[in-house]
This record gives sequence, structure tokens and C-alpha cells, in this order.
Amino acid sequence: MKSPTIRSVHARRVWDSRGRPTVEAEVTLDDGAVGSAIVPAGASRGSREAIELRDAGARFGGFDVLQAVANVNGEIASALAGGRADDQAAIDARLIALDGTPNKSRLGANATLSVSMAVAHALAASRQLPLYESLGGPAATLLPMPQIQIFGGGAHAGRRVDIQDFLIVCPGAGSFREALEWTAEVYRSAGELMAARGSRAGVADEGGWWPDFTANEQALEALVAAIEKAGFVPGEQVAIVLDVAASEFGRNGRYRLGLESRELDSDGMIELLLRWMDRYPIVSIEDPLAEDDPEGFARFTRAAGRRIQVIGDDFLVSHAPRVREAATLGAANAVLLKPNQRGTLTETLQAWEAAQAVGYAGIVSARSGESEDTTIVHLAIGWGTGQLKVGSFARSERMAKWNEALRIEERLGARARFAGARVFGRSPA
Ligand code: 2PG
Ligand code: MG
Repeated sequence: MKSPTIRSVHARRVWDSRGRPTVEAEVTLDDGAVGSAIVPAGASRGSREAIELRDAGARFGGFDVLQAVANVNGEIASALAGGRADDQAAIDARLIALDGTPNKSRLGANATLSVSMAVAHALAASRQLPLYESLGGPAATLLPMPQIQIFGGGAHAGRRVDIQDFLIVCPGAGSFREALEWTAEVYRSAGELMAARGSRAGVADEGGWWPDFTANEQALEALVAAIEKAGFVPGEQVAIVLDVAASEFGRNGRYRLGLESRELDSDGMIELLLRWMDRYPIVSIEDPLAEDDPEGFARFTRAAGRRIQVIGDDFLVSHAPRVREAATLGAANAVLLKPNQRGTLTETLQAWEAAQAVGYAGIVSARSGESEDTTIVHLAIGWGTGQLKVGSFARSERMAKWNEALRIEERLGARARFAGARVFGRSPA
């Protein structure tokens, strides 16, 4: 069969869930198939992430993306026109070469990623397949364990608490659909508990309840209470996941917990997290130490890595070489996979391949600034990562992802498998 070629590439400025500008690209193939994608944006970012291009000047608080849009409509569109659409690696290599910098700072990772994803969508449309199947073939049947935020914090909640994400997973659930049903109950219970404490029912950037607490640990207590109030057994049916996002408050081995007006060194931070692991049913911790503290990361992994999943996000920035380097240090045992940390799908996939080669788990993740785009759901299933983190169980930029996964689970029917207890089956202590 003749491979489809790219007829045109077009970008426009659209708006994300924080009301900030972002880039949408639309790719049309010679057979008429069209694919489009919108890039997300982070708030708590690793310093080694690919650079998203924002316009100079004050328009929209300095967040405008007209230059990135122009880069797609100009250089990128001319370079890709006429190229084969069925060779994602070649297209992404072309984008990387065209940009010419190590971190996409010239064209912008937002420009390159929008096109990289839109090409994948266009090819799937041309093949008349859903994206996950176009990426993973008939074997792509594994629905991910959802990591869903119940309380927001850190950079997503005006630093009201220091820890960024208090999330749950449902290792006891038998299907993706059931995991969402359980999460809906826990999310609701948590809201009721907060209301009973007199908190007003606001939410943070990713839809988690506003963290109205006077110590970080209170959020953990409230989470366990919410799980129990919803009728689930903490640790068995529903367990806790944290994204400490420690790079946000830690530097040079010092960690400043602003809410509690105290400062810890790396070992103090490690002790605190180990104590929480003893008290609460925690099965996974992301960025427990800061990105500039690989030794601390390795010490924490030695102490906790057999009991729980230790995820590198800001620490590994979805970068294959960093994953391999971390493995030689024994730092982390899982990598968060965020396509916009790299700027192409191929480089993000390479991080997942590197993770598998060193025995690390992989979690495809959204950013705190999102849109109706559901590409990441298809990546998690198409690549078979087994885990997906999207934010909370509220607001349509989040629900769009959960609902898309439900559709896929239904479409797969009896072929659908669920990562379920296989991911967090081991008992948390
Ligand atoms: C993270 C993400 C999502 P941000 O740190 O994992 O929670 O946040 O997109 O702001 O980096
Ligand atoms: Mg993170």
C-alpha cells in the first residue's frame, strides 16, 4: 500500500485550562485524512525540560505563542510538506534537526510537539484506526491504572501546602471503569469532609480540592478518612500516591516546608517520607527529592524502592539518557512520561523504551495546563505503559481524558485488560 504523505501543516493559537494561549496543529495528508493536537503546559517544571516558546512582551502575561504558531506555519510546514506520514521517527528527526538546538529553544517544543502529535493523529485517521491502535497495533489492549488527584497543592494551589499532588490509585478495582467509579466516590467524600471542616469547596489547577490544611500531613489524614468514608479499605482497595514535586521547595539539599515553617536536609526529607509511608497506605511517590539532589534520590530509592514506586518527573524530564543515568545511580524506579518535556513523540517513546530496558515503570502524564486534547490516553494504551496520571476527577480538560479511556475500554470489549493490581499489588508495608 502506498504510504500517505503530508499535504499541509497548519497551526493556530487556542487556549488552555488556565486561560493561557497554547498551540494547536492540524496536519492534512494527501488522501484527505486530517489529524490535530493541542499541546499542554506545566507549572512545576524541571529545569531540563525542552523549552516552550512564549512571545516576548506583556501580552497575556508574557504567555502568548504567536511565534511558535508562526514557526509551524512557516519553517515546519515547508520542511514537512510532501514527506511520508507513516514514519514518525523520521518526521520527529526532521523536527529536531530543523530546530537545531538541544532543547527545542529555537522553534519551541510547543511548536514541534503540536506537529509531532498531529501527524500521528492524521496517520491514524488515514488508516481508519483509533490512535492507540495505530500506535500499538492489535496488542494495544492494556487500560492504564489511573492516578487521580484528590487534593491539589504546591504550585497548583498558590503553595497553600508544600506537597503538590495527593492522589489515589485503585489496585482493588477489576476494570478501568470500576477504578473511575471508586475514584468518583472518594473524590465526593473528600469534598464532603472538607465542607464539614468549614472549607469552601474550591479546587486547585488540576481540579483537586483546595488544600485547606495547616500541616502537610493533614492532607494524608483527610485522604484516608475520605477513602474510608467512601466505603473502601485503604491500602487494599484504594491506595495513596504522592507527587512531592520537591524541586519546587528544595535546593542544594535544603527543603523548605513553608506551611510548617521548617527546613529539612535531604535525610530529614527522606525520614519524613518514610514515616508517612509507615503511617499511610502510600504505594508511589513522585519527585521525593529535588532534581539537583540525585544522591538524595538514590538514598530514598534504596530505603523505599522495594516497597513503593519512586517516580522521577522533574528529575528525569522524560529523557532517555537521564533515565539510563538514574538507573546506574539507583535513583528512582519509574519515569513520568510527558511529551512536552521533550517536544516530540519519538523522544518521549525513547524514554519509555529506556525505562523498560532498565526495569523502570512508566506513567504517561498530563500537565497542569491542559485542554480537550486526549492524545496522552492513546499513548498510555498504545505504548502499554499501564499507568496514566491526568489530574483530578473534575473539570472537562481532565474528564475528557478519563472519558476517552472509557470509550476505548468499551470498544476493546472482552479484549480489554486492566493494569489493576498488577501495578500496585504488593502490600504497602
Ligand atoms: C506534575 C504535573 C502534573 P506540572 O508535576 O507531575 O501534576 O504538574 O504540569 O505543573 O508540571
Ligand atoms: Mg510531577
